[in-house]
Amino acid sequence: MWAEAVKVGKEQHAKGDLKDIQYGTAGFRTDAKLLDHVMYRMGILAVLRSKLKQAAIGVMLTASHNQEKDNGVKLVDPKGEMLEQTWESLATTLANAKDDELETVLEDIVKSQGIDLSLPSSVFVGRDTRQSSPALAQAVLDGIQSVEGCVIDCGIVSTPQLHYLVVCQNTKGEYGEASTKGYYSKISKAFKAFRGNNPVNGKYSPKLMFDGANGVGAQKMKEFLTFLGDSIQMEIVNDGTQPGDVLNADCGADFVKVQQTSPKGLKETRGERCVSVDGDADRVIYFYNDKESGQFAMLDGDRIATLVAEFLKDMLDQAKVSLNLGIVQTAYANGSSTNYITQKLNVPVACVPTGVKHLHHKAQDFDIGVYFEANGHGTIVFSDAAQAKIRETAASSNSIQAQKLAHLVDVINQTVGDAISDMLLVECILHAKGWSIEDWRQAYQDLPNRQMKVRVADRNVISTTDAERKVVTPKGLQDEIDALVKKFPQGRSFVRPSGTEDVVRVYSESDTQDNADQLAYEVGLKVH
Ligand code: NG1
Ligand code: ZN
Repeated sequence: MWAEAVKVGKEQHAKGDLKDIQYGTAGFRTDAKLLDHVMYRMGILAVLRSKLKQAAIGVMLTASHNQEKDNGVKLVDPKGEMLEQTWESLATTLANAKDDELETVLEDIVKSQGIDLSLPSSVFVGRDTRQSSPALAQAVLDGIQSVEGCVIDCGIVSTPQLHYLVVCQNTKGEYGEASTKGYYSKISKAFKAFRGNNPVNGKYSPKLMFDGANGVGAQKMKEFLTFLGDSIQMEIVNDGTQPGDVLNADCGADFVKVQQTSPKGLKETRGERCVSVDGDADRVIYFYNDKESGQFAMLDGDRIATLVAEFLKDMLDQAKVSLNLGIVQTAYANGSSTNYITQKLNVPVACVPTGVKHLHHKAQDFDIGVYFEANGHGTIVFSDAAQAKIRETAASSNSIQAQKLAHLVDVINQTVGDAISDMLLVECILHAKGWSIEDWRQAYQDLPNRQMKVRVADRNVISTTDAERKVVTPKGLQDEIDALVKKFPQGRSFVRPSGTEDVVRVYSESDTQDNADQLAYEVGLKVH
C-alpha cells in the first residue's frame, strides 16, 4: 500500500533535516521553502480523512495575511469546519516524521483511526496567488496520487470558496452547486433579490472602493462583479496586476486593522466607503477617510457583528419569527462593542479563544449565531430548524421581512468567514437602512486600542485561561499586568502566544490612544 508513497516521499518530497513544525490556529504556516514535504504528506492525510469520513475533504494552500514569502496549508472537514482537533496532532506527527518513518506513521494513523483503505476518497485542493503556491499544490497532488486518491484541483480560489465547494459536494448540491459559478450565482441572486431594483436608498450609495490586498480577493471580486451587474459600483485597487504589487504589502485587511490606517492606493480618498480583504479573502474591514477632516475611521469585525445582529433581531421581531440569536467574540473584541451588545442590543454574547474553529463551534449553540473576530473574520450560522422556520414563514405569510430574511440567509456563506459574502451582507443592510458609513459608525465609539507583537525566545512559555484573557504561566505575569492595567482609565490588556507567527501578541485598550499605546508598551516590557 505505502510503497509508492514512501518512494515518492523520499525521492521528490523529502523532509531531510528540515525543522519540525506544528499544526496551529490556521494549519501549518511558515516560510514556503520549508513546506514541500508538509504539503506532500497533507495530500496523503487528506485522502485518509476522506476515506474515514466517506466525504470530500478540502486542502487549502494559503498563508492568508502573512507576507508573500510564507505559505501554509489547512485541511477542511466535511461540513466546512476546520480539521478536528485529534487530527491536528496526527497532522503534526505525520509532517514531522523522518523520511524513514513515513510508512510506520501512516500505518499507525490507519490503525488508530480504523480507516478502511479500500474505500474511495475525494480531495478538493485550492490555492491562493502566492508565487510558491503552484509548486506546493503539485506536492499536495503528488501526495494524493501516491495513495491513489481522487483529486479535484480547484486551482486559485479564496479560502471561503474552497469551504463552500466542499460543503456543496458533501450535501449533494443542497447548499448550492459545487462550482465557483454556483457560488457566484447563489450569492448574487440572493443579493439582488434582497435589494430590489433600486441600488440607491436614502444616504446609501452603491459605490465603494475595494482593496484586494494584491491577492485572490481582487481576482475573485472581479469575477463576482460580472454576476452582480449594476447592483453595485466598485473600484478595485491593489489587484496584484501592477508592477511592484506585492501580496499584503501595505494593503489588505490585516494591515488596515493593525496599523489603523488606509492601505496604499486609498490614502487620498475622502468620504468614500472602502473595504479591505486579506490575502485569502476570508477577512473584511471597512473604513473611510472623513470628508472634511480626512481623518481615518475603521469599522471592523465587531462593527459588522453588531450591525448584523441588530438587523437580524429587528427583522425577526417584525416577521414574528421567534429564534434565539447570540454573538460570539474573542478577547480582541473592543470593550465598547461588548457593552453595546449587552446593554443596547440585549443579545447574549460569548467570549471564546482566538481561532475560527472556537467561534464557529460556539455559534452553533444558538438558533442564529453571529460570530466575528475583531480582525473581520466571521460569518453567521443558522441552525437547520432556524432556516426552515424562516423559509416557511416567508412562503406562508405576506411578511416582507421574512422574505428578505430568506434572501439574506443565501447572501451569507455559512461554511466559514468570507470577506466578499460578508461585504455583500453589510451592503444589503446599509442599503435597507438607507445608511451612509458614517451613520453606521454612530452606534458606539470604539475604545482606543493597540496590538503589538513581541518576539521572545519561546512563546509557548506563556499559557492562558479564561478565553485567553488571563495568563497562567509564567507565574506572576498576570499580577504584573493587573497592576499596570489599574493605572489606566478604562484599561484592559492581555497577552497570548500567536498560533500563526513566532510572536507573543499584546493587546491593550484605554481611554485615549496615547494611554492604550503606553499600556501595550508597558505590558510588552513584562513579556520580554
Ligand atoms: P494568531 O496568530 O493565533 O493570533 C491570527 C489572528 C486570528 C486568526 C488566525 C488565523 C488576530 C489577533 N489573530 O491568529 O484571529 O484569524 O490568525 O488566520 O487577529
Ligand atoms: Zn485569511
